[in-house]
Amino acid sequence: MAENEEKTVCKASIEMLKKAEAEGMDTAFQRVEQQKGCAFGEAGSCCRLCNMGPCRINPKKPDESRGVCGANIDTIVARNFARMVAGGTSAHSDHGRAVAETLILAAKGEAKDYEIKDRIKLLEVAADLGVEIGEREINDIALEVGERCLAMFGQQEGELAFALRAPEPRKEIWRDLRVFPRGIDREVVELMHRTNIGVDQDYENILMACARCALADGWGGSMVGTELQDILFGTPVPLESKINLGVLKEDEVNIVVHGHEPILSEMIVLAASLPEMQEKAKQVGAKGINLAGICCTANEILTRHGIPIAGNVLQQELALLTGAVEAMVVDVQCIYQGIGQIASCIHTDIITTSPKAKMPYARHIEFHEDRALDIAKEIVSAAIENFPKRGKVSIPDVRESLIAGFNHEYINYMLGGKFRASYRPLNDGVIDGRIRGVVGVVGCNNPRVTHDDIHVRVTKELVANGCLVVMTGCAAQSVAKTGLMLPEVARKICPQGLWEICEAVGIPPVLHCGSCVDNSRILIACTAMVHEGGLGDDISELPVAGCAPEWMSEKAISIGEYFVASGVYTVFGVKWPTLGSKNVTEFLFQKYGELFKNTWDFEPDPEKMVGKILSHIDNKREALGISAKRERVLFDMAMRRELEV
Ligand code: NFS
Repeated sequence: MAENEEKTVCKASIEMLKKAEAEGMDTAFQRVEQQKGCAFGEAGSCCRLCNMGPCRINPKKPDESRGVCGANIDTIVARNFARMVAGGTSAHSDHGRAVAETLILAAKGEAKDYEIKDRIKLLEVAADLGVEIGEREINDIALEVGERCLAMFGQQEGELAFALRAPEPRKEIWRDLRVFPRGIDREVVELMHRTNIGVDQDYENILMACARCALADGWGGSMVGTELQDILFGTPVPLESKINLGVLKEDEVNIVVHGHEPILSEMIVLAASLPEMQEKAKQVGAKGINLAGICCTANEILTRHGIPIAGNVLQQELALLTGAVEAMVVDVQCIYQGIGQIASCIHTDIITTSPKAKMPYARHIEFHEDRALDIAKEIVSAAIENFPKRGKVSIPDVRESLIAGFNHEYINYMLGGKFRASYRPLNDGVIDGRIRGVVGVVGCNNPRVTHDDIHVRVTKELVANGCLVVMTGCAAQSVAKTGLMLPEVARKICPQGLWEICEAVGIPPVLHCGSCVDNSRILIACTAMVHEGGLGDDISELPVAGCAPEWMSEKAISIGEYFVASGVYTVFGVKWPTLGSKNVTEFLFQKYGELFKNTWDFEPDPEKMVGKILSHIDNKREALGISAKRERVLFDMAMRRELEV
């Protein structure tokens, strides 16, 4: 058994793991040790797509066997990878669809608790979609924007409207390769069809379809989610908040929202703030109601309301172990079944809210947009009623401050000012070398590696080497917990050029850009850098890279795939799911470079991962004629101590 200190670098989590051990409670950190996995599954060479199987091909002797249908290892590995892309795309996109449906209901006046919060963004999106603005009522415009977005899901032909935002050379590449996404649902369905028994048996052809499907996620479903959420709930602006299990409060009713769609959590934020609810909490002996988030729902309400974050995906069970959570309210995605198990032993209620996601040991209060606030009040009341049933509480005294809420709109504004919004200072900073490059560090936690450790090491070393880091998802939460998302750290760990820019603009060197669907914001930011000029004509020429050092979800694979197909070099850590097939892996790691101008890569070691990213960025700088020779800074012990929090 690994020591708790080997399982996580997060102090609050170590404390809770010790408690779990003492109380004989099970968490993902323990279960991962019982699940050794199988070599075929790990290599991607186990096929269980039909009832003649499962068929397993030994990756060490790939030519010695085939599946019952005759499928070779390349076909099997490519199909398994493709199904991850389809799964990830479907999750982000179904989320986007729900937001489009809510916008339509709100615009029709049938979801009275929602309203258009960001009219400017609505008009911008309307213009991009070719929706007439003129003298029309704001709700009429919103209705047409919502309907156009909803139509993207069922679109059968043509080119997805949001994908037309990409730089011209990128769109030409997609057209030449015949991977320009058509409709979002169509690409998912087609990929599922192609990977049925006896359909697409050409691994190259399957991998090209993966790109098309993933592009329908990044420039489709995810972008619909992000854009329409901004319209409905407001575009985030930087604000300060707190993170880690220490945000839970001993003397208040703690409600933790967990999942992904802010449609529900926005209403919980509103309901919890109502005087009648606060009064109700006082009647049961609590000082008030404390709301906190887990996973991407946390990122959504953090960046729009400053609601604190209790933790990332691997802390969901640990939050319950504090004994201080009255209700964990969940919607969809990344919700461990393990939380139900823990909740069954303590007073916490797990409240499921989506008809798409029910679970054992949970109470179901179904959410409907037309009665949103009433249902949110019912949920908050249920939590309050639970408060008197609390047993012993132990909340780790660990929390950190962070600034969050950065995005394309804010970068534009903060660098250029209100009347001259522009990326010019960013591009100039990159061109003159004060910013070496921009790196997206995104994705999940995975108990197969030390929780938070790789994210933090990769991010620290990137900024120490002059890169501006943009983060989303659980990765952002890992790093926020170490205090790196505060402007004052810039001078401590960045080279002079970078900290001067950070201080001049008042930003940290690590920017929290939101949830995982908000990776679409990074596509928009890359496109804006291209349009600003001086850094090439396409995203693939920019000195930028992406990585997901601790990924686990199919959603992460879809994100990586759309980044690569959009021209961004992308490195994943932990394990790589196509290693069973040399051909498939080479196609993704090399051939994609010829086709999409950048590739996938895999590197579990954080130092080597940073090395690969920096050399990629330096090559891009050289190709642009803006290179300056520099030594790599290794993030040493002294620097680590300096930053200890
Ligand atoms: Ni992203 Fe967000 Fe976290 Fe991974 Fe899950 S919460 S959508 S999938 S685990 S980063």
